[in-house]
Amino acid sequence: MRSSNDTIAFIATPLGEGGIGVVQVSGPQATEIAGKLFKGKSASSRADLTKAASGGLFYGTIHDSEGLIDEVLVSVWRANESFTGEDLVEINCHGGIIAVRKIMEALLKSGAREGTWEELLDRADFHSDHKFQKEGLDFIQKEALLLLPRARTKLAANMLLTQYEPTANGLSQERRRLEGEVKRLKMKIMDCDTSEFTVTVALLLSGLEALVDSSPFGLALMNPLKVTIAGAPNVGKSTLFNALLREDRALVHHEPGTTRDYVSEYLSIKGIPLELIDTAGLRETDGVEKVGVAWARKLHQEANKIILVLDASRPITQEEREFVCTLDTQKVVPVLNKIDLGINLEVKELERLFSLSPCKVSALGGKGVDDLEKMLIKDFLSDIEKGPHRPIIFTQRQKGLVEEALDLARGFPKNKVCDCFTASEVCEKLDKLERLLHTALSA
Ligand SMILES: Nc1nc2c(ncn2[C@@H]2O[C@H](COP(=O)(O)OP(=O)(O)OP(=O)(O)O)[C@@H](O)[C@H]2O)c(=O)[nH]1
Ligand SMILES: [Mg+2]
Repeated sequence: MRSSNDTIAFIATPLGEGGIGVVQVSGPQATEIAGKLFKGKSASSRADLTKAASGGLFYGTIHDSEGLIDEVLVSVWRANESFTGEDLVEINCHGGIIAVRKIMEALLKSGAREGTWEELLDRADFHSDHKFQKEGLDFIQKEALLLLPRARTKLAANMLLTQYEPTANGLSQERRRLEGEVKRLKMKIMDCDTSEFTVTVALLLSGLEALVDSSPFGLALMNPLKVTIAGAPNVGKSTLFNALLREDRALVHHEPGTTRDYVSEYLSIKGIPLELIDTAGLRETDGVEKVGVAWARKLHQEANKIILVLDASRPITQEEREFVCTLDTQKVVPVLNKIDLGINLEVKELERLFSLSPCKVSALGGKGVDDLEKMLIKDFLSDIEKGPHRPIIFTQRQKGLVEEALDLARGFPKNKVCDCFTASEVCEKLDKLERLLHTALSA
């Protein structure tokens, strides 16, 4: 459905997550509908939204017939500059479910229709001949926009916006650049000019390698890592869960066997989204607790990382040794909890098992929790430092294509192409490489 005579409203951020909620209104009546609900606060914000220039940012409040809903920042984009190719109003409010829903309801009452993100993109495609995007959105840009509402952290949203922005140094531009290099090299070889062959192949290889290297970071930003908390009953798993979340979410009790059903919450560590799961203590037991333990084992198998909690104040038990052996040691982050009670456990035995020094914490007082956070995201520290404003692979589809392209590029001769046979073989491979890179854009 591509008709865009009506104006649609859409909640662009996951409900109840993050500090800010964004509601977008797109269509010919966008400024009129949003303008009916908006009251500017400062003198410069009193402007009538229907007369606002493109790029205008207004601070104020949103009201419905019953009164104030929320304090907001509103931006207005005119049709020739918005990504939808229509007048677009973006209302940034506080992230809670209630404010976002109430703003949405008020917009619907004022004449907007509830739309979907796909519909917004469809409109962008339909208007792809306007000034802002003469060439239309390519497939990578569309993927970035489609995933934007699913970004759980600001870092993930910034990464996607860089891959989307037509002027930013994102994946779409990098793909075009690499494809251009391939085309140029092919022409040169056809002209029997092999002078730049080695240098260009090295450039292609390093460009593709950098893209493949970016994929664990990009994929982790889009697919929260599953992190389970494992350990015997009463070692402080739920206390640690609450300490990492910085809220009393899970039940804590001195009686072993308190957690039976699992509890899961999302959290962000330096912008990396994680799904943290508190589970039942692992022990031989019966009744309802036995079901909880079976679930816990299944969750540990499916997890990307397992925080293994041990009570530092007492030696490891035989039962703990046995279940530790059933865990995938590659995924384990060992933690010694209750260090405030002293360390009476054989640390060397743990180091032998996991080739990792355990993180020493006191979940009760929050001591050492920062170190544990760093350990959980240690694979991404250098990526976080490099930031999100560069070409980054963010879907499995892109990863598969770029890996295939890299395999192909690695098959090129390391030295100059010196005879006709090699030249035609290389041209064939370059053709294939060009097609692969093109597919990334237009699939
Ligand atoms: N001294 C001390 N006590 C702790 C610490 N962490 C947890 N505890 C206490 O240990 C007891 C058990 O804590 P929980 O967090 O419920 O332990 P659990 O591993 O979730 O237990 P189950 O759900 O039964 O498997 C509680 O009385 C906590 O207050 C700590 O760092 N230091
Ligand atoms: Mg518990």
